[in-house]
Amino acid sequence: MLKRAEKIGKIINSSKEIHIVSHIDADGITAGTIAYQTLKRLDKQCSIEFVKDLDNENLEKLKNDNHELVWFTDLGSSISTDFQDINKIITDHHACSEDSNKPFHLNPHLFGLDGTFEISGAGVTYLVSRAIDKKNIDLSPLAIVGACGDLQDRRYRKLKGMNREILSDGESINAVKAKIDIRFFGRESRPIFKMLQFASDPIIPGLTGREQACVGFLQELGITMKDGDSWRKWTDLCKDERRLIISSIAQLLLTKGFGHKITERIIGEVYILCNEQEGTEIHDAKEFATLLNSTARYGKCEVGLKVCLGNRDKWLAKARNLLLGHRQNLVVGLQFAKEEGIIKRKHLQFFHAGNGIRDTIVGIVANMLLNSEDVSSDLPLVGFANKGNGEVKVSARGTEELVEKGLNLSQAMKKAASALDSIGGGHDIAAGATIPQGTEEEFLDLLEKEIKTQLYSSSKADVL
Ligand SMILES: [Mn+2]
Repeated sequence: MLKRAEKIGKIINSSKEIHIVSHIDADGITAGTIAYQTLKRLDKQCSIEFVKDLDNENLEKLKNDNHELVWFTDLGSSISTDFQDINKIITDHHACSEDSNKPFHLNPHLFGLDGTFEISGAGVTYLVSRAIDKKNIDLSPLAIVGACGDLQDRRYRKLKGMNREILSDGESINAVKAKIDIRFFGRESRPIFKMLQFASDPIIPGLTGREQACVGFLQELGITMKDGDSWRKWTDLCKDERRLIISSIAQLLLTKGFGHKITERIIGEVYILCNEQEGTEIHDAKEFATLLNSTARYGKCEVGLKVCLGNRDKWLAKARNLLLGHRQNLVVGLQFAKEEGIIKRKHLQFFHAGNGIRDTIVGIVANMLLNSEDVSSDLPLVGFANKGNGEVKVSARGTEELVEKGLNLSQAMKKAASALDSIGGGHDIAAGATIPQGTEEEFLDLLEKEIKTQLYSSSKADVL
């Protein structure tokens, strides 16, 4: 893999003008930034754009733009064998087939590694950057942010594989520090009760989604929530206070029957970006990634890019505003979906948000709802939201338990959508589709049939 990174470095060195195309999410923004910085340092003529996917329209445009070289980061594996008329290099980590093993394509899947948790798009791009110049190891923190953005630390509650090597690059120059701590979002940047209120992996029974309950919980433990006028953050607490909160949350989970495997997810490795200001979102790799994701979700990747490039004052403020707006949208969206009502069918439950929830966040809202106590987690949850162009976005979310029983939402959504000449897919636990407005009922019938088959004809279910 490192040899191929070197070869791709040589292609870059011998080009004058390079256009970067990256993915619209935190991993894509950090990957794009790494590529951009690398080229700037080489004094190359370079430009960058972010796209949702490589559809025909985008590819046609790229062809016409006639760049000397196009560098695809965090995407591109799907076109590694096509579009020979675009002179390209690809640093991606998405699944790909054997025949995409080309000298210009760097991808962990081509080297027996797993691209879902061993290295991200930013990490793969970083390997090329480092191969070009060892000095570029100062970009390693961005690769850690990218990996966190793609939740690569999730399975083992810490980074693994090649990500580990990138982490030690960052540690060797004192730019990154790994430590064991609570894994909830907002450790550094949010009042403690807010951190608990938004806890999602795992959810805290009785606390997640309930502000007042979180305040009460902390009061009962005797935790002082304010320091003068300002709210105390998790990182402001002393060791004993932190220990007390963690053990109380663990107890809550265990007494509600969540088991050890889920309970131990409260703590894990977190990654501190030592050169960033303490108490800001960008001091913690996961919070940094969340910040970038919210710039991407609202079509403002350039804001995230500027922050990654080191523009902190104005652009960090803009990014923060987008994050705040995003949170507000989620709260409003959750409220809206609850008020609209969740309708239960035999093998699924759903809500239709109409124009009440943005189609780009209906999936997150569905996920938060399914993990809240107001909604039963026995059935997969489907959320609809109008896209505003005669189409409806469908987002389906399941639980680990349902997946263990045979649920595969990716397949079910794909099948149901294709019966309506539409496109759907994703992961077994979370999937999406876009269908014509007015076909929702028909879609639900098709989807329900698929889900029923999955849950009741698999051998696992027979045993049950
Ligand atoms: Mn990625």
